[in-house]
Amino acid sequence: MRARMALMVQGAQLELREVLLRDKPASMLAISPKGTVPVLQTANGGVIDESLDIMCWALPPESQWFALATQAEQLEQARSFDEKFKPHLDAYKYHRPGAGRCREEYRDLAAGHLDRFEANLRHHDYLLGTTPQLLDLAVMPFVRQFASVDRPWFDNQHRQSLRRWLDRWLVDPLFTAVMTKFPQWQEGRLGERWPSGESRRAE
Ligand SMILES: N[C@@H](CCC(=O)N[C@@H](CS)C(=O)NCC(=O)O)C(=O)O
Repeated sequence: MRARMALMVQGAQLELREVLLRDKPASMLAISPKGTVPVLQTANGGVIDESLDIMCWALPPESQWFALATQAEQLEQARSFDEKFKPHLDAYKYHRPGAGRCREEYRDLAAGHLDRFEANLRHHDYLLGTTPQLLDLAVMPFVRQFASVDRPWFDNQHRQSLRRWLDRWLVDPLFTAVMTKFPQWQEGRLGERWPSGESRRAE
């Protein structure tokens, strides 16, 4: 979703191929054997298969998305958040009975990484200041996933500025636009013309 938001901001027309993770297309694995999404194939045949790299490809370093901190600074913060937060988020969201810790412990470990955001958001509407930056787009989908596991719990925490920030993103046209679901892409077919959403499926 974060890669899609950056690509939508960029405004280029893409062919979007919706992938089911349990049924990955051979053509995707051929260009990116690690088998994670998103994968972007550029017009010159280049392959970018890390979402933050796709964001940086789509958002030029001199754009407004880097007005409050450099691309390198924001990337470092986003990568560090991914590394520390995501494993706890996954352990909380997909908790298994045999896991080393109980669900609430994983929840609280993940939540600890949100306190820094809350502190910033008490002073301004976005993570780094008064305008949205790459960092907001990069972390928002994960904060959304975290909040969605137990929304009443999330809403009752002390992180009320974070809650308001998330609620604003959830209705932001950029976010709602990328949440459109598409049918699974089938090998040999054309994908969706995106962002317009018009079907380019060949008959
Ligand atoms: N660091 C990668 C992580 C990508 C990733 O793990 N994506 C998940 C889906 S959100 C995935 O493709 N998992 C592979 C699978 O479940 O088979 C990125 O940000 O692009």
